[in-house]
Amino acid sequence: MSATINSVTSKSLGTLSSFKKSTEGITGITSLGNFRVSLYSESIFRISISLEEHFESLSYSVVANPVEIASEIIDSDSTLQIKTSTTLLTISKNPVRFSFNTLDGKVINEDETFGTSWIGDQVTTYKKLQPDERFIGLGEKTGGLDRRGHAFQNWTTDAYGYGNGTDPLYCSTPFYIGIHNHLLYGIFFDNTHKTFFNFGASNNRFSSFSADAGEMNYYFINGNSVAEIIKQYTHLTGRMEMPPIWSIGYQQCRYSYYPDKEIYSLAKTFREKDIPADVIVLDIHYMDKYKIFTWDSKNFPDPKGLIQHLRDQGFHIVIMCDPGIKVEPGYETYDDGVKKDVFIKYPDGENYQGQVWPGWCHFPDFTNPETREWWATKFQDYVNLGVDGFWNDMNEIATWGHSLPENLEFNFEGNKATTRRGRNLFGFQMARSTYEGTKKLLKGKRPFNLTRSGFSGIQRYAAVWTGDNVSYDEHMLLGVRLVNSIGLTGIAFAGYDAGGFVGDANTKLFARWISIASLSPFFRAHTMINTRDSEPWSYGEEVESICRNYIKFRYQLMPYIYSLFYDASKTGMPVQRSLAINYTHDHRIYDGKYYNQYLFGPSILVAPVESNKELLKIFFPEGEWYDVYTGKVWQGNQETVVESPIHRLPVFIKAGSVLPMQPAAANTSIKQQELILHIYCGKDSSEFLLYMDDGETFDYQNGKSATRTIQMNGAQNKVIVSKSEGDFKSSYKKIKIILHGTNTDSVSVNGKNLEISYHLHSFFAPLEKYDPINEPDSMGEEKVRIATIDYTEANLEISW
Ligand code: MIG
Repeated sequence: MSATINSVTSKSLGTLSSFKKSTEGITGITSLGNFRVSLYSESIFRISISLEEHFESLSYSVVANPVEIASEIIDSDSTLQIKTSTTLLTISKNPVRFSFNTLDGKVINEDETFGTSWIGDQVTTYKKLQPDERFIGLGEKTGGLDRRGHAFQNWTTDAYGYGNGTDPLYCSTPFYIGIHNHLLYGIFFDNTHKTFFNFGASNNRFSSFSADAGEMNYYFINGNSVAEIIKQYTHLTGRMEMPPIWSIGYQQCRYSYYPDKEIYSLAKTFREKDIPADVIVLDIHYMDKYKIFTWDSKNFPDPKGLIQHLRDQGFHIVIMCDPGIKVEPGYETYDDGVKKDVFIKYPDGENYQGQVWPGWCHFPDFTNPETREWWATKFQDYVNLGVDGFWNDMNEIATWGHSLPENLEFNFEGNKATTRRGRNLFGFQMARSTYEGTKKLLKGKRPFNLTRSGFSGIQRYAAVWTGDNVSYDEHMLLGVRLVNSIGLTGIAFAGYDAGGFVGDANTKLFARWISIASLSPFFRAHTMINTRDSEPWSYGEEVESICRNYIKFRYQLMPYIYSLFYDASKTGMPVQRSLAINYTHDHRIYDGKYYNQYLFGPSILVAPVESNKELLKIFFPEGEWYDVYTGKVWQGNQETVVESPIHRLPVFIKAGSVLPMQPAAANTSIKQQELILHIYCGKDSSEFLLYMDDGETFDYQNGKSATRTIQMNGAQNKVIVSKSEGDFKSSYKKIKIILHGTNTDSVSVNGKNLEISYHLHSFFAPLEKYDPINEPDSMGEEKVRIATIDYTEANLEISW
C-alpha cells in the first residue's frame, strides 16, 4: 500500500489494520502508512514509520544489529504492548501512537496527538512535552545547555565566523536526551536529509523531529543516567579507536606556516623555550596551488627531510586535506578521478563543478564505496614521507556561493540519492575514507584524523573541531559549550581553535584560551591567514609563562587523559563532560551562569571564564573540591565566588579521587620513569581505570595494553591500585605518592611504612615578570606529603 500525500494538510499515521511478528520485530499496517518496531537491546527500540511497504535498511551511522529479546507482546482491544526487562512500549491502535513507559507505568516519552505525520514529503514525529522537561545534546549546536524553547536544524554548513546563535554549523548529529521527573531517554533520528528539531519552540504542546523526506526512523533509548544513554547511543553508532597519544599533545597550527624554514624554526623555538608540543600542522599552503596530494616545491623542496627532522625533534605533522579536486587536465589526481569516474554528478551524468581554493573543482563522491577506496589509496605518497596526521576540511561541502545544488547525484552505496539525502554525509564519509585508507597504509600505526563536518557515527573515524570561531571572549566560552554538547553526542575527541581563528586575539584572551583548551580533548592553537602571530610566545613573556604552565600541566596529566580516551573507546563517555552527565537533576547546572562548567574526566572541575574577569561566580557540585593551586578545599553543593586572575583559571580537583600523572616532558613519546599518584584525601570514594599501551600502534587490540584500577576509599584513608592486567610493560621505574589534604605522618604500602617527606607543591612554575628586578609571582603552593616506591605491577594497598 502506498498513499499519496499532498502538502495542503498534515496527515498522520492512521489506525491499525493488522500486525505481525517477524524476526525483525513487529510490523504493522495502518490506514495510512506502515510501522516496524525492532529491538537493539532491552532498552533500545527502533521505530520505523513509512508510507511505503518496505523499510530502509541502509544506515551509515548504525553499526549495531537488531537482537532477539525475550520480549512479551500483549495484544488487547485498544493497544499493542511490547515489554522488555526495562521498558514497556504501548502502541495505541486507533490511531497508532507510541508511548514508552517504565515497567511501573510512568511515562518516559509519548507521542503527541499528531503522532507521526506528513506534510508533503516532510515527515515529523511529535512528542508530548512533559512537565519541566529539559533537552540536552544535538552535538555541535550553539545556545544553552538546556535546549528547551529552541529549535534547530541539521544541514552541514560552512559557518565561517559564526555567531552565538548561528544554526546550523558544520556537523549534524541528530541525537538528543530528554530529562523530566528523574526519568531520561535518548532519541536518535537516523535520517540524513535535512532534519529539524523543535524542543517546545513557539509552542507549549510538543517537542518534535522532522526530516525533509525519507522515513521516520528513530531509536528510542531508555536509560537511568546520561552516561548510560551515551553508552547505548555509541553502542548503536560506534566508538572511537585509541588515538595516537601524540595527537592529544599540544598542536600548533596556523593558516599557513610556510616556507619550510618557518617550520624548522617553530620546532626549534618550542624546544628552546621548553614548551611541550607534539604537532605542527600544515594548512593549505604546503600544496602546489591548493591541489590535494601535491607539494609546493618552492616552499617545501624537501618534505621528507622536513618531516624526518621534525620527527627527530619529537614532532608529528598533520596536513590539510581538501576534497575539491582542481579541474586541470594533466593533474594526476584529476585525470585519475575522471578515468575512474569517482566524482559527484549532475543528473545528466556530467561531473559537478564547484569553486573553492584551487579554482573550479570536482568532488569525490564519498558515498560510493569505489570512490572511498580510490581516495584511500591516494595517501600513499604522504605516508611514504612520514605523514601520519590528516585534517579533513571544507567537507560540508563548502564551495564559493554556499549553495550546493540539490539535484546532484550521490551513489549512496549503489542506491542513488540527491544532495538532499547525501549532503549531511559527505564529511562523515570523507573522514571515513581518509581514516580507513591511512590506517591501512600506516601498517599498524595509528593515524590521527580530524574533520570539520560529520554525522552521527563520525567518532569512529575522526576527531572534530568547531571550525572558524572568532577571537573574542564570548566565542571562547561558546566553544567550550559546543565541545560539552558534542561530547553528549558520542564524540569524545573534540576541540576548538585556541586563540580564535577569525581576527586577532589580545594577550589576555590568548592566555586564557590556552589555559582552558589545555583541559579540553583536542588541544590546538590555530589562526587565520593575515592575523597576528599566535604562538605561545607571541604575546609577551607573561603570556608565554602562562601558556607554558598550562601546556605542561596537560602533559603532566597525560596518564589520566590517555585513560579517559580509553574510557571513550570502551563506553563512548566523553573526555570533557558537561555537568549534565553527573548532576543531571540539579537545576543549577543549566543556569547560564554555570553552563560552561564541565568535568575534565571524573575528577577535574573546570570553570571557564572570560579573560578580563578576575572574579567568577561558580557552582560547586556536591562533594568537596580542592583548588588546584593552593589546595584550599571548597564545600560542594554551593554557589560561590572564586578568584580568576588571568594566570589562574578556576580548576578544582574532587576530594576522594586520585589523579595518575607524570612529570612534564617535551612531547608525549618520551619514555617516562615516574608515575605520580596525586591522592586528594576526603571522605568520598572513587574508582579510576588507569590505561597504558605503546601509544602508537594497534597492538593494544591484541592484548598489548595494561589496565589498573585505582580505588580510593576516602573514609578509610586507603587507595588500592590493582595489579597490572594485560601484556604491556610500562616504562615506569618509580611511583611517587603525593598526598593532598592530610596531616598524617605515616604512609604505608602493603603494610610497610614508607619514609615521607614534606613539600610545598605546585603543578605550575612561578610567573616570570617582564622586568627581572621583580620576583616571579607564585602560582600558589600547597603543603603535601610525598613518598616514593619502586614501580611494581603487583597489587598495591596505600594507606595513611
Ligand atoms: O576557506 O585551509 O576551517 O581552519 O585554516 C578556508 C584554510 C579553509 C577553513 C578551516 C580553517 C583553515 C582554512 N579553511
